[in-house]
Amino acid sequence: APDALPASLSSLPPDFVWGTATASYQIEGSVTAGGRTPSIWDTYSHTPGRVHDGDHGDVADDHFLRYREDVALMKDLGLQAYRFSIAWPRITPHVTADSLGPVSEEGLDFYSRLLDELLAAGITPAATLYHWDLPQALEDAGGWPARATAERFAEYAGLVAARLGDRIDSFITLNEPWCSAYLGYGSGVHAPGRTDHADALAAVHHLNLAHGLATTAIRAERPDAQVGVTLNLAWVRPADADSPADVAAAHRIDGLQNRVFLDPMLDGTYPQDILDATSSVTDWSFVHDGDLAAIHQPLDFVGVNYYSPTVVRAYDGVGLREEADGHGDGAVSAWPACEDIEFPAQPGPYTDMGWSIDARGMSELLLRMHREHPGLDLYVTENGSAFPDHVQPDGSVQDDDRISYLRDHIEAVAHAVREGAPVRGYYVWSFLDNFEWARGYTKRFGIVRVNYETQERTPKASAHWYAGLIGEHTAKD
Ligand code: PNW
Repeated sequence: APDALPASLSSLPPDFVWGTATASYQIEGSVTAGGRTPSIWDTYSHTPGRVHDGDHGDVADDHFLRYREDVALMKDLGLQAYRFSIAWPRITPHVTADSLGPVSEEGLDFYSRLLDELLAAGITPAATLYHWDLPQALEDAGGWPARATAERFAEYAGLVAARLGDRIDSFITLNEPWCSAYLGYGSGVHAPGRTDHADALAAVHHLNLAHGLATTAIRAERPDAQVGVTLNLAWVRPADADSPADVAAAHRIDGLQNRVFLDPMLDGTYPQDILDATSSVTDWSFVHDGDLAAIHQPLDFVGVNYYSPTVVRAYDGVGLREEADGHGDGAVSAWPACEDIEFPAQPGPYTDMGWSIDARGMSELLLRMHREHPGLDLYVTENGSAFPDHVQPDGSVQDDDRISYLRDHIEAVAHAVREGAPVRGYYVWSFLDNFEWARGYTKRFGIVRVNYETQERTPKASAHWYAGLIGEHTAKD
């Protein structure tokens, strides 16, 4: 078995927060309850050929009906915090491009009961307002490439803060806008499955705008709440650090994945090199006067999601262009203006997603944020791994590979903290096995196993290990 606990936990402050994370469409099911209308993921997953095995979130983990049992299990394990997301189509099921429409009291009530349950269990909630389940009606009106989506999102965010904010101290506006924009509108391997690089870049801007406008709307209702955003930042390296072409390629991917979100949100600018590099794709005329000021709101924290490193190489046009970053499974690349860049295969070990495991990226990203944005609080809002389950004859689930992954990455967080990065907490992705988007139910990220026939929950060895780590760290206080 892997070593018990990281030796270096003591460098983490006593009030460091240990939690787990989930997202609405991946776990809730009950997709028509309380008048909920379809999201882009309902539509996408019910379109033949889009999701592995035709899987969809109609039932998922049945969390909508089993949330009490799930919170009780979190409490048993000693988890201190829970990052979940609110399904927009439950809250305003009749939103249009022009107006939010009527509020669903039944939709609000589900999250109200969930929050009460969490608080009664002593678990701190962190609410993500958008984890990819865009109301289908807004997609039909243009989706994220359209400005109205950002405007309606801000109104929805203000509404949630007004109606549920008395029990939410920590808001996350968006989860991984990179995925929404480039996988949703570029490669099309995520909902809504569109493949147009100009649309993907318009989506980038309107997601940034949505974040800024929502931050202002939340603060108007809850001036004391902590407001942040979750980004899947890439730890990008050139395949050959001595090759100027590889270094330039790495800089462009860094711009398209990291700086195109960080710069407007934290500095109020778009990176000029990215505006230039994408000028043949779009003229960026969707950026209106005042937008950058609206996006550039003071933030209480940035959430970093990290899974795997990114290595890039300049592509000379000879041979097949390698796309081992896993974003090229569609016919179209996720990356605008990157036909001259490839993603060479990386060394193992790999997770069940085929993602290369390298915990150094975790420290590097946190330390980069600390260097470039000193004083800005950081959370690891997702980190974890998919591995096949090994269910034992006695029903217990052994997942030593996941324990090793978590241990190494938590050690990397502790290392970054020792070097000065202000990391305040860490959320394992995920609490439960769940609907892993285009990969359906085949990929299991949970520290708790879900039997999809019976909906039975079984904490894996990693859940017990994580519970032990939390206990150990708390006992040191
Ligand atoms: C994140 N990629 O998704 C999400 O926030 C979770 O909902 C998801 O379950 C988890 O990571 C594991 O996949 C990603 O292709 C999906 O780079 C795809 C990518 C990155 C993150």
